[in-house]
Amino acid sequence: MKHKKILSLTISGILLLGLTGSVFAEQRDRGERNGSKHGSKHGGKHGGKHGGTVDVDAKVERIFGHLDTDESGTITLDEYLVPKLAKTEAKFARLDTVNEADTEDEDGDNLISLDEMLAAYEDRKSNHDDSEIDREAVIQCVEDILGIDIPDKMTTEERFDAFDIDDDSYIDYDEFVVSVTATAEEKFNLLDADLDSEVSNEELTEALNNKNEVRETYKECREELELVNNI
Ligand SMILES: [Ca+2]
Ligand SMILES: [Ca+2]
Ligand SMILES: [Ca+2]
Ligand SMILES: [Ca+2]
Repeated sequence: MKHKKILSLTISGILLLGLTGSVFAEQRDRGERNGSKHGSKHGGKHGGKHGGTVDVDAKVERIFGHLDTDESGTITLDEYLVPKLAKTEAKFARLDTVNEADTEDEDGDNLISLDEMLAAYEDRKSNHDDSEIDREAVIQCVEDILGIDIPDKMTTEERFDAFDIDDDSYIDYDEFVVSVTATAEEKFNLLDADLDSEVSNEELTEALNNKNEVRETYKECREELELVNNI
C-alpha cells in the first residue's frame, strides 16, 4: 500500500517538475514514430503543434509577466526564486501541525517532525480518489508510450532526511528555507536547457509543451486502465 502512495506522489511530482531536455528530445523522436497510433484518436488536442500552441504561448506570457520583473525578456534564478521564497512561511506553518489524535507532538512548535510531514502527504493523498487504478501500471504505460524512463522520486522519509540537514530528526525553519531554495534551483536548472543561467521564452515554451504531453499521456493511460478495470 505504501508503495502505491509514494508512486502517486511520484507522478504528481513529475507532472510539476517536468523532465530534462535530453530525455524529451528522445521522447519527441519516438512520439513522432508513435504518432499515427495516437494521432488518430487525439489529433485535435494532442497535436501540440496546432491545438496547444496558443494556450502555451498565453501561459508563457503570463508566467513572464509574473516572473520577469525587470522585463529583460528572460528569467534569472533570483527572479524565479521570489514567489517560491515568498510562500515558505505559510508552507512551513501548514506542515508544522499535526492531528492530535495521531501523535503526542505539540502543534506549532516551529519544528517539523517526520510524523507531521507524513500526515501532510497523507492528506494530500486522500484528495485523490483514484485508488482503484494501479499506479505502477499507469507509469509503465506512460513510459512505454513516450519512450522515457520516469525516475523514482524520493519517498517522504527520504525527503525528510534531505531537509533535516543537521540530522536532529526535526526540520527547523532555516533548514526548510535552504531545502526549498535548493529544490527550486534544481527546477530552474531543468528549465534552463542551454545552461546560460537564464530561462528564455523558448525554454519555457518547450518545458510547458513537454509537461502537457506527459499530462495528456498520463490521462490516456489512466482512461485505458479504467476501461479495462470496469469490464
Ligand atoms: Ca528578467
Ligand atoms: Ca511541529
Ligand atoms: Ca534539523
Ligand atoms: Ca537558458
